[in-house]
Amino acid sequence: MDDLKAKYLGQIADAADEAALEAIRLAAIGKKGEVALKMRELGKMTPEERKVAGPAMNAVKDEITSALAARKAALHDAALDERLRSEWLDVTLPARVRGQGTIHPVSQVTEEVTAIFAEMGFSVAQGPRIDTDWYNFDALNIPAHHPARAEMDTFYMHRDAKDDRPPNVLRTHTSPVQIRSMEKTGAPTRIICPGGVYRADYDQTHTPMFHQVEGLAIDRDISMANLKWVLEEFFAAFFEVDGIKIRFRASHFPFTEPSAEVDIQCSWVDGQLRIGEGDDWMEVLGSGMVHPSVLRAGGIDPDAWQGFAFGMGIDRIAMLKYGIPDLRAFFDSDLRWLRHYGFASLDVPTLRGGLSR
Ligand code: 2NL
Repeated sequence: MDDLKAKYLGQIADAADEAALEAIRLAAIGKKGEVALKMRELGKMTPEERKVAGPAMNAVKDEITSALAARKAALHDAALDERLRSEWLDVTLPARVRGQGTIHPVSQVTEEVTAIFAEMGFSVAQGPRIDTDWYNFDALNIPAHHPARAEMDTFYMHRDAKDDRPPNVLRTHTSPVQIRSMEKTGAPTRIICPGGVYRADYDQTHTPMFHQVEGLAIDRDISMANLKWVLEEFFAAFFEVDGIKIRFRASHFPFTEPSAEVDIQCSWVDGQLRIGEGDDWMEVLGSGMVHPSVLRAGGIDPDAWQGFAFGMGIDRIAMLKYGIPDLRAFFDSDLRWLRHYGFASLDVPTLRGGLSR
């Protein structure tokens, strides 16, 4: 019995892991282990022999059991020590900098535009991107079968074959927001409406979703002169060129009369565009005096009120300001494109002063 005990206690002391301990446990004190076999011999002993051998065997069994438990605990402690040694963290190291989100160039330019018009007393109006064809077209003096409807490459929402309600459309401009705003607040009013708009068109200068900002000022005696001053102030501030020249060219829109397209002063130097200098012109905007039918559609009496309106592409003026040649860089490209064009907001934290990448 003593040999047995010495053998197993030795093995237990040498066991390298829990699996080895379990093998020893089975061989020593398992149901078919050596101790069990020895205990079977008790049956063949005299009662006197049994009185001595029985407790001795039980003692050996108990000793092996507690040696197993002790070794198991020791192995456990050693493993924990090893993990603590190998997996320690130096909490004094500077944190790994994570890629942080930054404001999208279109969002930043929208904020720039909004801030400039806000200083001139314009507030922001917003509305649905899915609207009725009445708000998107009829209210803007674009009746059914008018060529302007076809030209707009409108996305129509799905309708059941038997559904004879007028169709909803993805707004092709933000003008419907201005109609809704006129209905809600009446005149006088001064608003801009920035936001996404949709037209089925896709090439270097067109994406099916893009952003527009329209402006509307209505009062008793608003004129084209007010429009020109507002736009001069806007472009000087936006392109950071004092005294930037703008010019009006006669044009036509169904929703304004008279209508004018607006060009800003620019020049081309070595194939590079410079805004606000030289004697070339770049078209940036459409505008005019709000058509009486459009005022009426918005619930405003055209005999008592008049106003100007304008519309321009946010993505387009963003491209001009930051020198990005392909509109698609904004929507289906990755950040490397925009960074290549030195878009500052990508590398300067703009939100809550976090770390830059
Ligand atoms: C363009 C032309 C324009 C307007 C938009 C407008 C809105 C109302 C009434 C009258 Cl509610 N006009 N918006 C006016 C003239 C031009 O946009 O070429 N934009 C890029």
